Amino acid sequence: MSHASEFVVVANRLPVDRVTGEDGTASWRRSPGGLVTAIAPVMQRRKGAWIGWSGAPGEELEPFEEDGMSLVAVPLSAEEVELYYEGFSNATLWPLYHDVIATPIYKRRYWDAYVAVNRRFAEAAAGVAAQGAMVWVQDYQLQLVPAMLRQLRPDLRIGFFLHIPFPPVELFHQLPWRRQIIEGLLGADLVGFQRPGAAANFLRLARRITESGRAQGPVVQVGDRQVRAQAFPISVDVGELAELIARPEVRERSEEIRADLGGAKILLGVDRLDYTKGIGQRLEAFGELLEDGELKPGEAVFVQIATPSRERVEQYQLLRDEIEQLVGRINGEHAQIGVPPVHYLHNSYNRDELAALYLAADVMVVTPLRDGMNLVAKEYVACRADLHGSLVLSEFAGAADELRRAFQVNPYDIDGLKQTLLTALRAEPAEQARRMRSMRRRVIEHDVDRWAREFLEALEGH
Ligand code: GDG
Repeated sequence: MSHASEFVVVANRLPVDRVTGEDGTASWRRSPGGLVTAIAPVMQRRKGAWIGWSGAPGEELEPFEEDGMSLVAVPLSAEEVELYYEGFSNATLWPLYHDVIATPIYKRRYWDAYVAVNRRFAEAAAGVAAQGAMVWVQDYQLQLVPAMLRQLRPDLRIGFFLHIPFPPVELFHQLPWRRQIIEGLLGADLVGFQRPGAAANFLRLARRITESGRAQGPVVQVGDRQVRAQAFPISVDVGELAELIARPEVRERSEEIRADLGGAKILLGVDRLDYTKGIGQRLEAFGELLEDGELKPGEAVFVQIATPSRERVEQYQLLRDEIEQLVGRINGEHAQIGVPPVHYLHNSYNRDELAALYLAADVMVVTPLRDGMNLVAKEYVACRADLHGSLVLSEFAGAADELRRAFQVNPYDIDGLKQTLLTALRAEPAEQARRMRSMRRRVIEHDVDRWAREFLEALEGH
C-alpha cells in the first residue's frame, strides 16, 4: 500500500484485538472503547488507514482490511516493548505527566527506544498518507511523531491529541529530553489536550523553547508555521450506552447484583489498577467509616473492579500488593460471615456487565489523584437515565470541569472524602435527580462524536 489514504490515524495500538474461535482459527474484532467507536465512522467515510502495533511482540503483519478500515501494523520487538512501552511510556512519561505520584524513571536506554519506535511509526504514516492528507496522532507514546512526519512529508496536515494530563512547567523540566518532546509536538498543526490548563502548560513551554513572543492567542509561531494548542475534552459514546441499558438482560443482571449484595447500598469503583486512580484513598475512607460506626457492615458495600494493567511494570506490582493488603485488612476487621464489606474484583468484564454495575450502584466513586479526563465518570452519568445515583468525583479528573454537579472531592483529604461519601449516600432522591439531570445534559450534548468532529474541523480549518 503506498500513498493512498486521505485520513490516517496513528496510535500505539491498532483498533482491533485478535480473537481465537472455538475451531482454533484467529480473527480480529474491533477493540472496545470510545476512541475506536468515535473514529471508525470517519475512517470508513474517508478511506482511512490506522497505524498501530498489533499487541504481539515480534509479530510482522502485512497491511490488512477490517471493518472498512485499512490497518497497518508497526512491529515492535520484545525488547522495544520493554524499553519504549513499559519503560519510557509507562515508567517515565506516565508518572511524570501525572504529577509524579510515582517517581519517574529516567533511563537513556528507554529514550533511545522511544526515538527509534516513534520514527518507525512516522515512516509508516508517511508511507500510507495521500498527498495533503490529514494525519491524527494519538497520545503520549507518540509525541515525536508529528515532527518526524512533517520532515518526511511537509504536505500533510498533522493533528495530535494527548489523552493524559500535560504537567506544569516545573515538573516537565525534570525530563532530560524536554526540548525534544516539545519540538516533536510542535511538528503538528493542532495539538489537543483534555483541559485548558494543559494547553496553557504546553504553550508556556513551547514559547520558551521557540523564544516566540509574537503570536496572538493559543498559538506558537514555529518558523513560518503556526501551531495551535487547545482543549478538546473527550467523551463517551452515549448512543452505545443507551442501547446497553435498554437491554432486558442488562437490567435483569443489575437487579441480580443488587439482590446478591443483600439490598445493601452499593458504592462502586471501576478502574484500571493504576496508582493514579486513588483506589487506596477511597478504600481507606470507606474502611474508616466502618471503623467509626458511621456505616454498618451489611448496610453498605464497596464493589471495586480493578482491571489488570501494565503488570510487568514494577510500580504496578507494588500497587497491587498495597491494594490487596488494604482490602484484606478492611474485610478482616469488618466482615461478618457471608457479608464482606469490600468486593474486590481483579478482572476485566464485558460492557454488559459494566453497564449492569453502573445501573446497580448507588454511589459511583471516581477519585483519581490525577486523570486526563476519566471516562468512567461520564459513562455512569450516561447510563443513569433513571436519574438515580450519586457521582463522587475528584477535582483532579479532567471530567470535573464539565461535571460541576458531581459531589466533588479532594481525594488526598481523607476526612473530606469520608464526609462526601456519606453526603452522597444520604442524598435525597430529588437532589440526586437534580444533579444527574444537569450532568446528563452536558454529557449527552458533548459526546465522543462531537469531540472527534470538533477536533477534525479545527484541524481542517487550520
Ligand atoms: C486514558 C486517560 C482518559 C474499565 N474496566 C473495564 C473496561 N473499562 C473501560 C471503562 C472506560 C475505560 O476502560 C477507562 O477509561 P478512563 O478514562 O476511565 O481511564 P484510562 O484507561 O486511564 O484512559 C483518561 C482516557 O484515556 C480517554 O482519553 O479519559 O484520563 O488516563 O471506558 O469503561 N472496559 C471493559 N471491561 C473492563 O473490565 N470492557
